[in-house]
Parts: sequence; C-alpha cells; structure tokens
Amino acid sequence: MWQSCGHQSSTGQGKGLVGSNAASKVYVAPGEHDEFYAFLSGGFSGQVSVYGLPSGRLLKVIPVFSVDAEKAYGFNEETKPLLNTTHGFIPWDDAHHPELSQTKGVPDGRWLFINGNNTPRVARIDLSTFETVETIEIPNSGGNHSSPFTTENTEYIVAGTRFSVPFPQKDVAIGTYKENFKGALTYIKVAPEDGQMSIAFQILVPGYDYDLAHSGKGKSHGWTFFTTYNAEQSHTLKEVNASQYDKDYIAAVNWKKAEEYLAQGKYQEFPTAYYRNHYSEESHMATSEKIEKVKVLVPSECPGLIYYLPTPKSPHGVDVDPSGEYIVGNGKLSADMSVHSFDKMQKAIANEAFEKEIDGIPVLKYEEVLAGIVKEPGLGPLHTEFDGKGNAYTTFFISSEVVKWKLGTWEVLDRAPCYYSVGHLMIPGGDSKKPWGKYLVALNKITKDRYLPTGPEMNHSAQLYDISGDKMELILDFPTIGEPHYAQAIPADIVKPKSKKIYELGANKHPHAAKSEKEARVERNGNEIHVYMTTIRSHFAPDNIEGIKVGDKVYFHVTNLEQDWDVPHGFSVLGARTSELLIMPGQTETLLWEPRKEGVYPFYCTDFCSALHQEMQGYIRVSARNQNVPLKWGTGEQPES
Ligand code: RUQ
Ligand code: CUA
Repeated sequence: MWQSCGHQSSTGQGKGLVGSNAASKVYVAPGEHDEFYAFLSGGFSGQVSVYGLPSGRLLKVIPVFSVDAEKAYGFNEETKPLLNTTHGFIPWDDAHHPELSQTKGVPDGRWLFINGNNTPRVARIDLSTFETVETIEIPNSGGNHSSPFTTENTEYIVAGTRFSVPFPQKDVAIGTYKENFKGALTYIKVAPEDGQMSIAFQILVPGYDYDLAHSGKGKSHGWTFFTTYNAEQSHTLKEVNASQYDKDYIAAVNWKKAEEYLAQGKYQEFPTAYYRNHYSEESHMATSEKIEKVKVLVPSECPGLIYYLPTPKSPHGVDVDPSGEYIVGNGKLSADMSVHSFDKMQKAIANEAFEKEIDGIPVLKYEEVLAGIVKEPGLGPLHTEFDGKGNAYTTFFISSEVVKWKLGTWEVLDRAPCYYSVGHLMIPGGDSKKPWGKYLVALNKITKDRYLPTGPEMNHSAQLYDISGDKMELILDFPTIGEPHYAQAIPADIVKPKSKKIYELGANKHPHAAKSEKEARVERNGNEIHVYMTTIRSHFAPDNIEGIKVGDKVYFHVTNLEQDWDVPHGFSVLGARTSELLIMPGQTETLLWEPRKEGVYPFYCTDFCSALHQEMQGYIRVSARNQNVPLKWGTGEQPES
C-alpha cells in the first residue's frame, strides 16, 4: 500500500493543486472494489450512470428515459411500454435528480428514483438488477423539476412543477398567465413491499415556478419543503421579470395533514390522464396503464396544509440538515444565505405570525422563521449537502466553488475552487439523516481545459474531494455522461449482497419463452411469425429458418438458457430497423423484424460470449409473397419439420 504523507490542502489556484497523497486516496487496485456506488444523473442523456468511488470507475449506464441501443432499452418489445406517455412513445427526457429510497431517514439500497423534467415523469430503478422497472407520468405539470426527493421511509416521493401551466390544460392566451396558470405539487405513494408508484394526491398552488424540494426528517418528518421562484408570475423574459422581488418562497407542506384531509374526503377529483408503466421481473415484460383521475387538495379548503416561508432571492435548492431543524434556502440571486428553523416555523404557525395570505396559503413572517444567515459565502448558491458532523457544504455557481460552513454559528470554515461552474454537489447520504461524510463530489457544468480536447463538445465533469479533515482536498477529476445535475451514493456493502446474478429460467413467465431447445419453434399466424428461439454457448436454436415472406412481421422471442453470471447473449439480424437484443441469463427478449426484400439474411450473437462466439450465427430465408416455400426450421443435419 502507498503511504499517505500528511494532509495537504487543495485550495490553490490555477489547475487545482492536488496533494501528493491524492493518488493513494483514489487508488483502487485492479480486482479490488470501490467503497461506494455513486449514481449520477445523465441530464439530457436521459440516463443514470453508476460510478465506483473513490476510483471514478464507470460501472454501468442505466437507460431510464432514453432509448439505448446497447441494451435494447426502448427497442425491444418488452421495454417499449416503459416510455409510453399520454403524448405517445417518448424516446428521450432530461433526467435531473437521482434519489435513493430511505428507511428511517437512511438510504437503504432498494431503489433509485429519478425525475424526467421535459415530459413530466418519475422513474424507479431496482438496485438488485440496476434496471428501470417503472415510470409514471405526472399530470397537470409542465416540467417536473422539484423531484423525486423522498420522505424518511419512502412513504412518498414528490414532484413539483417547474413551469406552471393551465390547470387543467386548456387553450388560453399566454397573457392570461396570472388567472389561468397554476402549479401542482404531487405526492407519489411508494408501496413499501415492492416499490410500485401511484399518485396519492396533488396540491393546487399559485402559478410560480417550483424548483427543488426536500422532505423533513426527525422532528420535521411529515413536512416537505419546495422552493419557488417567479413569485412575480411573469411569463416572458423571466431572467428580468422573475427577478424583481427581493424574496420568493419556500413552500412548507404538511403531508401528514394532507393524509387527514384525504381521509376526510376533503379533496376534489379532477379528470386527467397519465400513464403508469411497470416492468414485471416474472414475465420480463412491461405493461402500460392509463389512469384518468387525480385527487386534488386546494389550500383554501385545507387550513394548515401549506405555508410560505419568504426566502431571498429566487432560491434554487432547499436542503434540510440531518437533524431536521435547519431548512437551507439557496437564494441564487442573494448575497447571503437564509437558513430557516423548523422549531421557529412551528412557533410562528401557532402564533399566526403571518405577513399575508396568498390563495389561502399563509405567508409566515421572515424574521419569525429565520434561524440564521450565512453572510456573503460566495456568488450564486445552488445546493447544500451535509457531512453529519455539524457542517454544511454549499455550491456556488458563479464563483465556482464549494464552501464549507458551520450549522448554528453560520461561519465559513473553508472554500475549494471547482473546475468549473459547479451545480449540485453530493456527499454519500448527504441529504439523509446519517451522511457518510468522507467524500464530496462536485458536479460541474463546464470542463474547458481539464481534459484532452474533443472538438466543440466537452464532457461535463465530476470532482472528488476528501472531506474527512478540516480542509477539503481535491483528489480526482472524472468526466461524466450528459449533465450530471445531482447524484446519490451509498456504501457498496449495502447494495452489493443484493445484486442479482441471473434470472432463474424456471421462474421465467414470459408468454413467448422457450425454456429448452425442445421448445424452440417457429409459428405462423397470418403474416405474423413468432420465432421461439434459444441461446446457449455457442449456438441459436433454431439457426436455420425458411418460409418467411416479404411483408411478414417476424418476432424473434429469444430466451437465454444460460444460468451463469455475466453470460448474456446478443441477437441481431441484417436490416432490422431497431437495435440488437442483449439477453441476460434466464431472460426472454423480443425483436421485431420486417423483411422488405427476398434473400437469405444472417443473424448473429453480438456479445463475445465464448471461444466460439464468432460461430454463433444463423440464416433466415425470405421469399416473395407469392412463393410457396413451406415454413421450416431447425439446427444441425435434421430439420425438425
Ligand atoms: S438542478 S444544478 Cu435540476 Cu440545480 Cu441541476
Ligand atoms: Cu453468444 Cu456471442
């Protein structure tokens, strides 16, 4: 092992001086495992990338909202339904904030949620398979940004609309913004046994922009805090018009109260439409369901449901410290940072210390809820995370730095430059009750000179800091996929033991599975052909098929008979207007192929699976529509029919 030679600060200028012991801190020897899994948002790639920390090794890219030809996600028949919405099949979205499920306020390694900002959605990834298993559309919303932040026991994940829209949607003049546009704060219930999501209720709120959120913990469990900007309710040139007021609001929602109101029937049921899409690990298929009603709570009819905390100025992130007492508003246009106190907020509510009321929402007096101010910490605060040792770390986009400050005394303790223009930051468990406060990752928007140039487009980047000492120490840079808005990380030991190695063939309930070579066959049903195909090192069954005609729809249902870890087989056929398949052991996947010209077409395995991988191939013969070539298939010398 390498010896560390004492602590060195990395807060130098220029290229970002790295302490001489940095290499040893991030070195994970070949064959050894990282200490943490980190899940980084892929931003406009619509994906999530999984990295090991501290090495920065890329472990997997999980497709979520975007089709991914490498894994046939959104291309095979099984996963297509996951991308269904009321706007049709949507092959892309802008993913922002990964959020791990929690138990008792601590990440539990069961699921990872992430929001789609463009066509408002939330997805759930199962951390035993690292696959997207569910997506749900958010109705009455325009840009799901303040999402999917969880409550302490994953009772709910939330979704707040970034862009207010007519509620319900209708054709109105944009100039009628103030009267017709509204916001919706959505609570998505997560079933404790299997994680399935359903919309429990929405809260109808004024037409501001709802930016980010975090739920309370400990004493503030039962509450969620949402930032707003554009309290001006402007609909044009927002860079100026939405920056007029010196304060916007943090909306504090008492969701336990919401549950009471729901139980008392004090909701309105609105007609709407949204999709819920769910992948079944049993059938290896996703199905879509359209839901046409949503329960809506209206603040003026539900006293005590929601309050506004005035917060300077256009706050972006809102972050709750591990004790649940401090609610940090990251006012991106403010010189200082205002931190609210949960206890004071409770007192102000009891004393009705209200400044005014907006659409039935009491606005609490700023001075009555303020815990303290971090004075001039930097320029353009965006997000804050916590180390569990009484410190907070805030990113500053404009001054391009992370600033460490102390909860309670509000003094700045340290600052470290970021390369460049940092957005979010992440400490493993840093938004939970028990942060593992050893590392900090800064997620930067601009790379410029940090890496070898790659033309006009450079990757975004992550920077890893050691925060175990008094001073932050930069120890690693690594490029990221898309825009890594937010990230989450968890000790590998929590996730690793649950990681699935294979799908059990015996448990495969796919309606088109062939679970042995004996079951392999080809069936014609009008101009639909169903090929029940199997793979095992190193051949397909069948591997010779005849009797297909131009204009047929050929469904290749390919079952991988392997029951060994890390032995997928691929499948591709010449001229397919879709991707390959990549079939995990015990799994069935379906590729649709529509041959347009007669001839004999090869198909082959795309994943180098054995020494005889290159031999893993076959032929399918396509005849003209009017030819009478009988349907036959087989392997080896004796065709089976
Ligand atoms: S937002 S920095 Cu979704 Cu802060 Cu990206
Ligand atoms: Cu199977 Cu290569």
